[in-house]
Amino acid sequence: MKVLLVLTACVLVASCGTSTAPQAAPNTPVKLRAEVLAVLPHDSTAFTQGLELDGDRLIEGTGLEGGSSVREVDPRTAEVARKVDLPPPMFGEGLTVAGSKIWQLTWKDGVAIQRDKQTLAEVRRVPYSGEGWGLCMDGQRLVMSDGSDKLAFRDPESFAQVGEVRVRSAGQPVTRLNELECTPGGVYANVWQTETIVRIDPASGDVTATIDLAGLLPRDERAGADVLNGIAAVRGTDEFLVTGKLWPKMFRVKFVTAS
Ligand code: DDQ
Ligand code: CA
Repeated sequence: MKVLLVLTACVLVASCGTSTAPQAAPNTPVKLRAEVLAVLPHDSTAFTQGLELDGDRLIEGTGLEGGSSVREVDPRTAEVARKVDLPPPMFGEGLTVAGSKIWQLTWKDGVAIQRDKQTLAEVRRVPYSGEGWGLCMDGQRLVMSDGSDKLAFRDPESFAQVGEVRVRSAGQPVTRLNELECTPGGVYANVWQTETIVRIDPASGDVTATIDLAGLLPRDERAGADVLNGIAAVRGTDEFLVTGKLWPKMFRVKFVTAS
């Protein structure tokens, strides 16, 4: 009888046997780093703004006025199989595959360009307000960043906004969310002008992991290179391709616990 009472109390207050060690706050991100599995070539004239794998084709969007494009690239060789330029002065930003189409953002031009996935040809333009930075496809919705701490959810057919979430790391806003990658484990985001990628729970906006990629591009190869930007998941693996704007290299990596 006494045992039963104690057991009942344990179930009710859920405190029996718990240690007094401090518990991490539920939204404190884990710290990860990149383990490099392969070093790949990258077009050092590509101001990378969007990066996504579609099977073994790499779809890359580039920016700058006059340098903006969408291209299909062989990730092993950096060979460009197909390329469509944006009319200057349009400034290309993030992109993602949605069904048989691609959506490509522009920075301050206020339009998303819908393209045919195979030919990369423009299908139509849809206006939006504010800036365009990163884009990925999270199952049924597009996820878009605009340089703030906001992730907007959009309908992949109409591009209409259907929701949004604010991104927080241990309670603090995380702004400058740039190129994005949607995965079943969360939304990965480059943080502009840092060598950090964060992993975000799109349901809550909580950052669940902070990934330190400092020094990924060796110092002696950084001349002319801009910031880390561009993350593409290798589907069916826990690996990613990462690169940067005007970087001569791309890296196949996996994220492991930082020690
Ligand atoms: N954004 O991609 C973070 C949204 C904007 C990047 C803007 C960088 C402008 C660079 C202009 C450099 C001219 C050589
Ligand atoms: Ca991406």
